[in-house]
Amino acid sequence: MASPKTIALSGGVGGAKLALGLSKVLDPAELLIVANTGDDFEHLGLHISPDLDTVMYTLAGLSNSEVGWGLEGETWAFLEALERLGSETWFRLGDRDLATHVERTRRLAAGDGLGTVTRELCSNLGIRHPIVPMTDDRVRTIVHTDQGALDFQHYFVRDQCRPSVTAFEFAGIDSASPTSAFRAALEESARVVLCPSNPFVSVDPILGLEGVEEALRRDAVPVVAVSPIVGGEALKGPAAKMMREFDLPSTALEVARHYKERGLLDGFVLDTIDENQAPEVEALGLQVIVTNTVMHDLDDRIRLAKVSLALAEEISVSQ
Ligand code: FO1
Repeated sequence: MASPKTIALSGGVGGAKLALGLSKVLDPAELLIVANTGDDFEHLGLHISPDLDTVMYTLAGLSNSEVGWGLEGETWAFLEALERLGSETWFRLGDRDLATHVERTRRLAAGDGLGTVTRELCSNLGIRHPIVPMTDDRVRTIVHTDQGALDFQHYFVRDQCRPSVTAFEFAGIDSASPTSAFRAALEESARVVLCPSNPFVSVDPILGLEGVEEALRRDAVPVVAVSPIVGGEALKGPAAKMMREFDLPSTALEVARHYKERGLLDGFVLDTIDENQAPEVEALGLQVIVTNTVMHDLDDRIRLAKVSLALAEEISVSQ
């Protein structure tokens, strides 16, 4: 009998690594990867979905292993030509990557939903495991900072996360619904893995969609998170910086608390370097596994995927 479906909630680079590991140990029917689309934006007339593309390229074995986003072996003739024309080049669109954005934009303009377009892009790239956007609706993360309200990619890429964050807003979230595959998987007795992605801007937009938090609070749905904070720092991105700007300790424990205080978490995967936080994480009422969470290669991704699934299994047996 197939195991219950695992839903992996993912942002970009770190989440995609674990999603790849999960795809190596679960059959396509046993896994649904849900990517954040709060980072999406319209740029140069194109619809860009950075987290979806990072997950898609990673599972297709095409991602740029050095930076984690974009394509391996990319060329930049388009960007150079754009620069000559005096246009905006702060968001680096490679020549091959550009094809994805052009095709997605064309299909959306023709009336297809983001979920449908993603399914076909993935199928044409030979990806067997389902990757879905969190919603077909428009949700945009706005970062409120000491320099005013910024669209996410302006904050993240153009301004290199330099402004100090005061709050986040997910514009459009109140009228957005989860994609049908996401909603259906939540209704089954699924397990949920919160990938090691930024809790505030990668996972929270997904959790903020109608019905998601309620589904995760059900006893029948074990939820485990892999800490994106290791040794007080995020392996990638501004999560730790954001925590300090909110006057929160930038610790794995604080990430566990962030989810647990809303009743959304049952288990937590903590890095060995943070082993001393295990008793406090357990005191929150969570089951904890301490292991090496830094994913350098495919074996690390597969091992961490197995550890996360084993923790979810242990929780479902004990519930
Ligand atoms: N991240 C950068 O730091 N600089 C870039 O120029 C950049 C371009 C880019 C193009 C396409 C794409 O799908 C992603 C891209 N990213 C870039 C990554 C990205 O926007 C962020 O990593 C995510 O939004 C955060 O998860």
